[in-house]
Amino acid sequence: MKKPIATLAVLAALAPALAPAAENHGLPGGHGAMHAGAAQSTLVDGLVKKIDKAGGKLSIAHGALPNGMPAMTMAYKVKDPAWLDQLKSGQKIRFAFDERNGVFTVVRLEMLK
Ligand SMILES: [Cu+2]
Repeated sequence: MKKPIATLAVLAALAPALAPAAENHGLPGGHGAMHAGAAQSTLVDGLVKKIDKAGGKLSIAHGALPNGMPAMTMAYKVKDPAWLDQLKSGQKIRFAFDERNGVFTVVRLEMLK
């Protein structure tokens, strides 16, 4: 009678440790996971915070999005480096991005007044 009880106790002890791992399977967490499944052709509103011409990057502040991404400021690469010459910090934009291997690239950009 002691053996089945001991087995159950071991299972009960393991269950809480296993459950979170199963839920997170395939999602390493962090910023990339928040963007997984983002509709890539959807234009979203953003505000240019910083332009890094040497690095070909743009920091954009964006609000919370319907796909669950919270408001944040993040760096994006740009598909066309010429865009960086036209932008200024504080410029309002609408943009679409693409994500590959955790690298976010602005693939469409519209400047707003
Ligand atoms: Cu973001």
